[in-house]
Amino acid sequence: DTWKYAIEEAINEVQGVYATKFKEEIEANSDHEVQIFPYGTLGESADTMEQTQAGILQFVDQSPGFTGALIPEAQVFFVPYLLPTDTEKLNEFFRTSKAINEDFMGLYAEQGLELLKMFPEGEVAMTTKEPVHSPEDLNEVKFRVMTNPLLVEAYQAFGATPTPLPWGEVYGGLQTNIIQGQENPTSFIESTKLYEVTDVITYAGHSNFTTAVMANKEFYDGLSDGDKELVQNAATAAFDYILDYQKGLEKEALDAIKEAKPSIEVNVLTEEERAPFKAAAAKVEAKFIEMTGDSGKAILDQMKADLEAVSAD
Ligand code: 6CS
Repeated sequence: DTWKYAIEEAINEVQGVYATKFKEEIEANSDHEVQIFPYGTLGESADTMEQTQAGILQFVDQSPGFTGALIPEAQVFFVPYLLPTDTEKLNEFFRTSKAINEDFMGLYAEQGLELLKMFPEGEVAMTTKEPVHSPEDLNEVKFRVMTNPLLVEAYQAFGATPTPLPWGEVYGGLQTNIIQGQENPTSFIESTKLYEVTDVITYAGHSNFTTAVMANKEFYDGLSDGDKELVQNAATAAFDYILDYQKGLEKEALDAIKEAKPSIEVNVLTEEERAPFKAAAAKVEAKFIEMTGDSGKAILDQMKADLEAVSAD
């Protein structure tokens, strides 16, 4: 039989590399086949999620940036400055966190989804037409965000005019000046050629792009114990692989951008420049609790405890 797996990116981008490894593991260890549907073949992220919930697809990669309406607690990833910028700590957090590996599973299960893995795709950079050194510089900037209410709050708190859009409208929106800014990991800015329609890349250290891979729960529950183990092992092998694969990726991508567009301005904000953005994060965290209540607070507290455990070692 053939298992269908949709991703939100191209096959050579991070989600595609993860999916390819997953497919290889499944096919090397069973008679099942995995068919990967890259971004664009089945619609936007919202469409592939619907198809997965309906059981048309068996697997889907959907980032929490698009999961806000379905699972409000998944918006926690958009509380700015929650995740560490240190890659080793970050990876260790995703590997060991109870919030990620246990608590979120229950929340996804309520929506008919078996959460297999969450993993980071790289530090998020802001791309704009004008330099950004402070929230004031984002004033009047229509800044595209994924369709996620808390991300809208975050960019409002950062001083911008947030504009939620699906991925398919971002390049054209920047080209026609409907939007002037957006955020994404450096490797994605490079592979999608977003740098062609942007002039400045800014690192404020406020977020790492998190994504989530899941299965249709009814499908998963119907698998034999052996096949469940096969799926879990493949998800874990792909997780280890993708963290390793991403070592050095951001630097390579930034070098490639500079080579393709020498006029690009790259700014890494200083601690002083980050301070007002960090101050804005408190407002966003309060908004998150307001939106998600006790269950959101429980996830946030657990994540903080998990993060502390990681920093302690
Ligand atoms: O910004 C977005 O919408 C897209 N960014 C990434 C890194 N992956 C997929 C997502 O659709």
